Amino acid sequence: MTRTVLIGAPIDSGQRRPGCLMGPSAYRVAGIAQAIRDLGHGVEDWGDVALPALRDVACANPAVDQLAETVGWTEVLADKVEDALADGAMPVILGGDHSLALGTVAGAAAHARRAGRPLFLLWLDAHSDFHTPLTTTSGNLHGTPVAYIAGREGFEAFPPFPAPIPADRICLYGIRSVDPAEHAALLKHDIAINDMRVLDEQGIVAPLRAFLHRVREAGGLLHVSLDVDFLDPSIAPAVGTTVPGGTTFREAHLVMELLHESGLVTSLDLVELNPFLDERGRTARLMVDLVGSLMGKKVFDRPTRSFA
Ligand code: 5AB
Ligand code: MN
Ligand code: MN
Ligand code: MN
Repeated sequence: MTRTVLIGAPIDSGQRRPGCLMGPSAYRVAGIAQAIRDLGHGVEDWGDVALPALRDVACANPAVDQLAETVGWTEVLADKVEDALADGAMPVILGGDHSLALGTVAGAAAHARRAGRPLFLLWLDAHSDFHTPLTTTSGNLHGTPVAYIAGREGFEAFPPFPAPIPADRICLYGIRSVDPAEHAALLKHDIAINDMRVLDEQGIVAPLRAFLHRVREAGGLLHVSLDVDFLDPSIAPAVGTTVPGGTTFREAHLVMELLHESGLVTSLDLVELNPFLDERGRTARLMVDLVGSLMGKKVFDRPTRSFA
């Protein structure tokens, strides 16, 4: 049994299309708490975080949008996630756009440092989110969290990231949209980039198993950040940044089932759901179903069989 804590993050300062701030409500309406409880786990809903008073912050790139808001959310979420982990619970963050991961992973990193354990990051996304505030051309800060987490420069307006995660503990999965500046920077880092080409060729299972093996060997904590656009837009339309060629229904469930079996996941973000773009709640319900698979839902409760 896992004690989960739901943390609502009604954030849409990381991009310009309004709607992600309704995400936490959509997940609650779609029954996320009951879905987790039905699997025998404990669930506490800590409600939604609130934006603190804004500080005066600046950035050399004039394109950057809503910097002060994003810095504020980062600070408040880092504290919440660290609190939940210190409390021995598994925080499940109901987003909100992906800029919220600037805070949630910072909180997980602060906890990992205190606990003396290495933190690993699995980034399930169509995008690499490896811009810094200085390289982004859209100015949308939801495209920056992996760079902050990896300790890149350009985040002076933000709290210093506690113990940046070394590149070899970061795994990008499902990638199929990378901007030129991100591409150039990624080539200089040793981050595992499992783009869709890799997953087409090797299958959805093998690269994930290899990464999970390394997490286990190192005795690591594992933060999973699930962007709705990891999924193919045909099954998950409620997202502002759709990219064709995403994971199928079964591939996504299989990823979640493997994560459950690993027993390694210590914190989880659900990001980029824009309920205003949804079709009768189907994307919200799919995300809740995926959380179910991550928390242990299966068709038959039996050991995996081999028919070889
Ligand atoms: B998401 C883009 N690279 O910087 C940019 O959805 C898209 O959190 C970022 O992965 C997508 O604006 C951010 C073009
Ligand atoms: Mn906005
Ligand atoms: Mn993302
Ligand atoms: Mn994305």
